[in-house]
Amino acid sequence: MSTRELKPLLTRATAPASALLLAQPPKLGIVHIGLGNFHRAHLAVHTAEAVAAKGGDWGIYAYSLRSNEIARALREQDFCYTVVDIHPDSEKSLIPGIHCGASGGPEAHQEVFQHLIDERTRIISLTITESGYCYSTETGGLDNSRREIIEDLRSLTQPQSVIGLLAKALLTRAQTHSAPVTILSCDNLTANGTTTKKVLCEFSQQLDGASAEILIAYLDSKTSFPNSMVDRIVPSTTDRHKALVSERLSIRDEVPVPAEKFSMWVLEDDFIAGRPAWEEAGVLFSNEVEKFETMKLRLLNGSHSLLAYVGALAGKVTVPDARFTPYIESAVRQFMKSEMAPTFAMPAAVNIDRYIEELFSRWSNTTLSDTTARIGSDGSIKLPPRITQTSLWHGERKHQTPMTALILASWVACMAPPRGFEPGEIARAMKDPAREYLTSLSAGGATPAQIIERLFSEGKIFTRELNSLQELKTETTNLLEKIITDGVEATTKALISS
Ligand code: CS2
Repeated sequence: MSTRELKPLLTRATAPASALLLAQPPKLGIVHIGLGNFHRAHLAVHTAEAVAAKGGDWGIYAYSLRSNEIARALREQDFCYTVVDIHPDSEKSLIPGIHCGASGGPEAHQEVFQHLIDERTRIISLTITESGYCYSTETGGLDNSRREIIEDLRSLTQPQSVIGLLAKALLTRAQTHSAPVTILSCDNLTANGTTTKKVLCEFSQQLDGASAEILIAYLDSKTSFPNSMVDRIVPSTTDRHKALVSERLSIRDEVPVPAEKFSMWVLEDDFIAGRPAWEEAGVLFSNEVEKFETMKLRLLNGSHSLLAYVGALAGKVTVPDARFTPYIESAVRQFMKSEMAPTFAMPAAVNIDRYIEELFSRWSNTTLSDTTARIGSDGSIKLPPRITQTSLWHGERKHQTPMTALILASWVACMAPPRGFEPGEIARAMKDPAREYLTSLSAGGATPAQIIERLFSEGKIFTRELNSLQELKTETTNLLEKIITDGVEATTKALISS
C-alpha cells in the first residue's frame, strides 16, 4: 500500500500489520477543535477510513486550544502519526493521513479563524471536553457567569471561549458567503448537539442587535447540530507507547496515540452541508442516538467515575487494577444493576447484559493502562451529567442510591479532603477546573457534613434540584465520614448487598 513519504521521522514503516491510509491528505472539509488523543483515534480514524473507501474532500484542519505541542509535532511529521491498537488480539497500527493542517495555542487564533470561515469547511467538529461548552448544569444553557463568556460578550476581538470563537466565525460566514455548515460535538454531554446549539443561540442573543439578528438567522437556516454518541477509550501517550510504536513499526513517532481496539460512533444523520461516507467506516446512523448516549453515560462513564475515585483512594493506579479488585468490581456491578439500569431504556439493538460484560472486558485491558487519575480528572464537570438524572429518578421513587453516594463521597475525599485526611498521590494528580472551589469547601477544618452541605446547596457544580435529595446528602456525608475513619475498602464492602 502506498503512503506519503513520512518525512523525516516516520521512516521504514514496513511492519506487515500496519495499514497506511491515503496517499495524499484530502482537501479541507472539516475543521476540528480539540486536537487531543481522542480526536486522533476516533473522528480522524473513521474519517480516514471513509475517505479511503469513498473519497471526498474531507481533509481535517485541527486546532489544539491550549498548546502548540502536538500540532508542531504533526507538522514536523507531515501530519502523520500512528494510532496503535492496544489489545491482546490486535497488532493493528494505523496512520490516518487525513489531516491537512494543524495548529495550536492562542497565537494560532487567527489561523484557525480563517479556516473556520473558509467556504470549503462544511463540518466543524469539537472535542473540547465538557467544560469547553460553558454550559450551566442548572439551566442546560449558557453559563453567563463564566469569566471567558463575560469577556467574549464584551468583545469578540480575541475570543476566550470556543463558544465565542464559533459565534464570531459563524457571524462572519453569515456576513460573507453564507455557506452552510454542520457543528458536530463529539463530547460526552447529554444531547451534545442540542446542547451546543442552545449554548450558541443564548450567546448570540446577547450580542448587539444587528449581529444577534444576523447570527440567529444563520444558525436557524444554515447550520445543523447532530447529536452523537462517541466511544473509544484512549489514554494519554507515555514513553512506553512511543517505544511500542518504534518496536512494532520501526518508526519514530513523537505523538503516537494508544487506543483500545473497540470504537463506536452513533450519529444522527443531520449534516446540512454533506459528510464523509462514515457508514463505510463502521459508524452507525441512528434515530436512537439519545438512548445510546444515555446508556454510555450511565453504564460506562458513571461506572468509570466509581472505578476512578474508589480506585484512587484504594491506591489503584490503573482501571484494570481497580476493576480486578473484587470489592470494587462488586460495587460497580451493583451500581450498574440497581442504580443505573432501571433509569433508562436501552437502544433496541443492544442487550444490556452483553454490554455490561463487554465493558468489564474493555476495563480489563492491562496493556492499555488507562489510569484512574485521567478518569478522575474534571469530576466537577463530568459528574453532573453522569449522576444527576438518575439520582432524581430514584429520589422521586424514594429509593436509596448508596453507590451514587459512594461516588460523591469518594470524589469529595479525593478533591476536597477534610483536614487530616490524606487521599494519596493518585487523587493529588487529578486535575479539575474547580479545584480551587473544591479546596475551599474543606478549608478551615470544615466537617464532612459542612462540606457536603455547601457542595449541594451552593449550586456551583450540581443543580439545586439535587439539593432537595436529603437522603442522598445524608448518605454521602455518612460515607465520607466512614472513608475517613475506616478507609475506602471497609466503606465500600459495607455497602455491597449480599
Ligand atoms: C472517561 C471517558 O474521562 C472519562 O471520564 O469516562 O474519557 C471514557 O474513556 C470515554 O468516554 C470512552 O469512550
